[in-house]
Amino acid sequence: MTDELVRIERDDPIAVVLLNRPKQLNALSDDVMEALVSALVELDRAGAVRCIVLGGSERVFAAGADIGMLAQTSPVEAATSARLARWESIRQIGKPIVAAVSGYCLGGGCELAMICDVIVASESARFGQPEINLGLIPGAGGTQRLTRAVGKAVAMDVILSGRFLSAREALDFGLVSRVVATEAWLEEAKRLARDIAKQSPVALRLAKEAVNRAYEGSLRLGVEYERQAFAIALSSEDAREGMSAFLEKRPPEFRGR
Ligand code: DAK
Repeated sequence: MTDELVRIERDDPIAVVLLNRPKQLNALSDDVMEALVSALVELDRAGAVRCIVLGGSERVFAAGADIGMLAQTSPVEAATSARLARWESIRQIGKPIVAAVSGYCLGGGCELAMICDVIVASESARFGQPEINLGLIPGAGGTQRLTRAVGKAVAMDVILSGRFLSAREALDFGLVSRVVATEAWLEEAKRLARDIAKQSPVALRLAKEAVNRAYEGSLRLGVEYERQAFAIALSSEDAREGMSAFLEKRPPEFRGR
């Protein structure tokens, strides 16, 4: 275990980024967020990496923003600071990110998991937006992303009461796509990332953005984007290769072109 706030393991074509502030349950201080964003941006640029796994530890994904730091933040700072830009930078990562969630995934931690593209949860995962217990509300997209993921009734229940969802509930409500044994929390996420990494990088980037349009914008604009993105995907060498490989009954070799 190093004392870096974020550990990066390259295992091309995937990379694993682990939050590493265990004594504070991976509370997302400015330093942690800065290290996280710089790791993700670097991996997004690294040609040999095709999918990223983001996790914490078996005990905790992240217990939220650093409450000590939050207590020192003025309202103006909260609305204008570099903190907002960091969250936007994570949203802008083009490569798929699989969140490997085990243990507590709360507040800003839950918002971070939801900004990722897929969430793999261990049986011990606990999801919540407990800001209400602090007299606050979610500040990094939680009211929007949780509501879109699980619907109004469950989102209201979770956000207004501060209660945690178990991994099974999160699966039933559509917040996560898979629940795995606690000890397999990282391995299963890596397995999924390796499967994703086999696909065309061109198609992955376009598909990620198109799904995000469905999730974030209006239907009409989303469908328009999808139409254009499909044409771009169709014009890629990867698409030629993918279709030829299918017809020739062999595995495709995607080059990201
Ligand atoms: N911040 C700072 N320290 C934390 C922390 C947090 N969020 N969560 C835990 N810790 C620290 C504890 O203070 C404790 O430190 P020591 O006392 O040992 O020095 C250590 O981690 C272990 O925690 P506990 O002793 O409490 O451990 P337990 O197993 O008993 O309880 C727990 C685990 C996760 C249930 C509990 O620690 C807890 O309730 N933590 C707080 C969870 C929470 O309220 N999270 C929401 C925070 S507010 C924004 C972006 C993001 C946000 C807002 C704005 N902008 C871009 C504008 C996000 C806001 C939030 O996330």
